[in-house]
Amino acid sequence: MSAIPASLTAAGQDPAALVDACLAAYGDAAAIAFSGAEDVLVLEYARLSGRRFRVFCLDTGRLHPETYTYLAQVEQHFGIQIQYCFPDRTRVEAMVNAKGLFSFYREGHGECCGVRKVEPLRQQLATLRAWITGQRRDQSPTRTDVPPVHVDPVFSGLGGGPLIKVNPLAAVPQAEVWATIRAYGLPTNALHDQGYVSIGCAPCTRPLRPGEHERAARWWWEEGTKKECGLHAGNLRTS
Ligand code: ADX
Ligand code: SF4
Repeated sequence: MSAIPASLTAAGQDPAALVDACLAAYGDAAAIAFSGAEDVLVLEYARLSGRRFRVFCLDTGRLHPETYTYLAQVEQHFGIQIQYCFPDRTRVEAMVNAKGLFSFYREGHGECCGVRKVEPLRQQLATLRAWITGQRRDQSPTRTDVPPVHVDPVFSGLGGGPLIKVNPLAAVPQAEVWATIRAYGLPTNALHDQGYVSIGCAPCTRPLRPGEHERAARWWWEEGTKKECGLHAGNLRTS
């Protein structure tokens, strides 16, 4: 028997239906992973469902000031308290004191993302049965096959059980996401007005240059087909 509830499969690729079905099936055992960018649209679908919803953000300690301001704005807009997940202090100190604050430019982003994002995510996901992300197929060459719903191929959920991963925006093109954000009058990160498209940590994100794919502005010193920080590492296996 599939671990995926029939109600989620029945939602097809409809973003609002996917979010509603996930919250209906899992309640407080589901949470939305919010990065502080255009994935705000997922929060709006959760609000429109009329159901209670949980939101968490991985605070790496290296986000832009604009993103922190935006996170607080989003809390106010939706009347929610985002749950912030911090990295382990001992591990951050060991890495930074051994290698400096910018080791990722020399060694690649793997270790720093592992400490600051992936480990806190793993701990958060171990409390859940389902998580909802803002991943889209058009975001990256590594994401062209992202399904709307699947069993997370990398992380386990509550009690080591299967974890359902819902990507309600999987099939929604970037332009449509932005048109919908504007139509709903949602707050947006001020970085978008400065040329940023995809937004991650400050040292690893730059504004997009004309003609570039949005992923080019993340970890620009590394190769495009490897640009996953570990949150969505399963994408690398299928692409
Ligand atoms: S990343 O893996 O390369 O950093 P990206 O920025 O494209 O991911 O965002 C894709 C989705 O991953 C977001 O919509 C969100 O669901 C999740 N995500 C990314 N960064 C964070 C974060 N700091 N906190 C919580 N979720 C995040
Ligand atoms: Fe570290 Fe950059 Fe990864 Fe942020 S995106 S956790 S600063 S390597």
